[in-house]
Order: sequence, then structure tokens, then C-alpha cells
Amino acid sequence: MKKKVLTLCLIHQHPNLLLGMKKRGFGVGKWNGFGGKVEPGEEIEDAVYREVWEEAGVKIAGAEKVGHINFKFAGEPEALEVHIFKAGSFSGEPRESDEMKPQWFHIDEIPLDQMWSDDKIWLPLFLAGKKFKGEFFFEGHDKILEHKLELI
Ligand code: 6U4
Repeated sequence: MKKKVLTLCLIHQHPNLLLGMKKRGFGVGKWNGFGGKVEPGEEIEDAVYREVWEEAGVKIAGAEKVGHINFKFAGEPEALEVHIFKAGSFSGEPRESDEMKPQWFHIDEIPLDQMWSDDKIWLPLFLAGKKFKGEFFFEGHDKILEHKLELI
């Protein structure tokens, strides 16, 4: 199966999480971390920094790889391989871009109902400082038909 490699970076400064409202493209209308396609020849870590800069206007000081999830969609020939990172410190002030509108959320008030439905399954592990890998099989963009998720 063909796959597309993507990054996803959530900025976590306990007790707050920086998310962005996706204004266009894949996942439009959902709150999500920052990220996107890794460009040909680009290192995944470099793509993480680039995407956070482009979408949220901040420079992260470092990012830790915490998760790896493959997404498949019924009837779609291409899978998504998403590399999930956590960043703590950054420089600059989050600013809105053409693609994302950043906003801080207290971890008790994360808008899970306006996020990808897999997030409610793996975000608790992310917030607990765990590392994980898994696979989700979607019908459309909201319904999870099958999934597996394990700690690594
Ligand atoms: P462009 O380059 O603007 O056409 P676009 O099609 O908007 O790209 P992009 O590059 O922003 O997509 O990447 C989608 C983002 O959504 C990546 O950060 C990965 C993330 N993502 C994809 N599926 C997800 C899912 N099920 N749960 C989740 N994030 C997901 O939390």
C-alpha cells in the first residue's frame, strides 16, 4: 500500500496544550497539532520544525518523538504514516497562519469533540508522558472501524 509520511507536533507546557484550528486542507475544521507532509529528501525532525514554524509562527527548541500511528481509510489506496512529536519550549509568540489558528487549552478543557476521533484514544497517553504506536482504520473521517494502540 502506498503511504504518505506526515508529522504532527503538539506543544505541551503543563497544564496547557497548544493546538491549532485547521483552516484548510486535510482535517479542516478540527483542532489538531501542527504538522504536515515530509518533503522529499527532508529529515522527519526538520519537517517538524518547519511545519510548526509555518503553521504556528514559533520556533521549537527541541521535539521528542512520542508516537507513530498509521492511518488507513476505507476505499483509499494511500495510508498515512504519522510521526507524533512533543515540544516543550519554544521562542516567539504563536500567531495565526493561512493554515492554522493556534490557541492554548488547559488539559482539562481539550476540545476532543472537535478533534480527530483517534485523538481521544492516544492523547491521554501523550499527556501522561508515554510513548506509543498504533494503527487506525477509518470509514470516512469520523468513524473508526478498527484500531490497535500499544505502549513502546
Ligand atoms: P497541504 O500541504 O496544505 O496540502 P494538507 O492536505 O492540509 O496539506 P497537512 O500537510 O496539513 O495536510 O497534513 C495533515 C496533518 O493532519 C498532519 O499534521 C497529520 C495530521 N493528521 C492526519 N490524520 C490525523 C488523525 N487521524 N489524527 C490526528 N492528526 C492527523 O490527530
